[in-house]
Amino acid sequence: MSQSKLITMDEFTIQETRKFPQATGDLSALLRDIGLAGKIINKQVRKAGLVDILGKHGATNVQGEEQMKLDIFANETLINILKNCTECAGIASEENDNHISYEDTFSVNSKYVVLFDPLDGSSNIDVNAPIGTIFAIYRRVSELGKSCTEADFLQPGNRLMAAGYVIYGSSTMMVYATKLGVNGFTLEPSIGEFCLSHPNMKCPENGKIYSINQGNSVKYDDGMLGYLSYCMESNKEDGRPYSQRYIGSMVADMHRTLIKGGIFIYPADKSSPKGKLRLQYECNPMAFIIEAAGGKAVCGTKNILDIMPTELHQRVPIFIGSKNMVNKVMEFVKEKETVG
Ligand code: P6P
Repeated sequence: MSQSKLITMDEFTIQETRKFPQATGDLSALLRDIGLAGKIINKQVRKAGLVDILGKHGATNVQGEEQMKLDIFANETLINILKNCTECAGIASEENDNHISYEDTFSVNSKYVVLFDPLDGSSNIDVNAPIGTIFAIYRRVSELGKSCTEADFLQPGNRLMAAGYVIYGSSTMMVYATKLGVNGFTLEPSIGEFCLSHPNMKCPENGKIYSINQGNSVKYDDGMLGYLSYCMESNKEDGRPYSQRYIGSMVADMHRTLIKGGIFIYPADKSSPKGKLRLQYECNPMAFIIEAAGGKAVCGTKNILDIMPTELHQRVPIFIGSKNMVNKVMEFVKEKETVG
């Protein structure tokens, strides 16, 4: 694609805004702000091996996980950029116990809040495997002109205005979904812009890859074990045998699932009765994206997007990806209602 045909993410979001005469452009501006944060984080990720930013920060986060220095840098970058923009009233982050309300005049009158996992898959940082930033954007429910409240951050995924991720992989991409669909933008380093590379992304209804940490299978229930046996049987008739791929970075496993089809599973198990992944800044944004692309995302018998959150760092089981593969695993898994 020649340079003259490149459409930058900024141009694209402005074009999308023009489709709604009443739109203020605030959501587009917020997406561009998040894209800027992604570019700044990307710069550090790309040189992580060369500067003293690898390794552990010596602290632990609210999840009790050791914080890597890049985690801290990514978190602070997002907090500061969203504080200084004019569309965000506050944020909630995997790295912070509570939400942060921005108190300046612009922010208290802003209509959106953002939740994020600033650097998902950070255990992969030191081994140069793909990692990513996941974000979710809601219209606030609290009163404009006042500080945002916890209720702004405990909305169900079906109330999302937009959600997406930045993946720091063989290339750096920003993928986001709105009600208009899912689009992917690849960072063009020579101009420092995300450029439209994957318009109107769709998740194939079927796939040949199942993605799960099979090392946990000793803790799975019979339904889950039955599904793993089904995946490992060889059966050409229904598109099997499947391949197993698991990177240990949700953004990377989900990016592959979105593009190639397949299913990503992090189920409840004996040591994690509610699963491991967090609803508000991992499962809901990914569910919003995959459903906007024609896929499916459930926690068991309930759609992820319909779960009513009860706490900020709540964990849920997740089965997400190609619609027909999610329906198939549900034939095996009788997930009890583990969430509200
Ligand atoms: P496990 C990374 O820590 C993460 O939150 C997701 O990105 C990833 O899918 C999952 O946890 C990996 O968890 O238990 O398989 O190492």
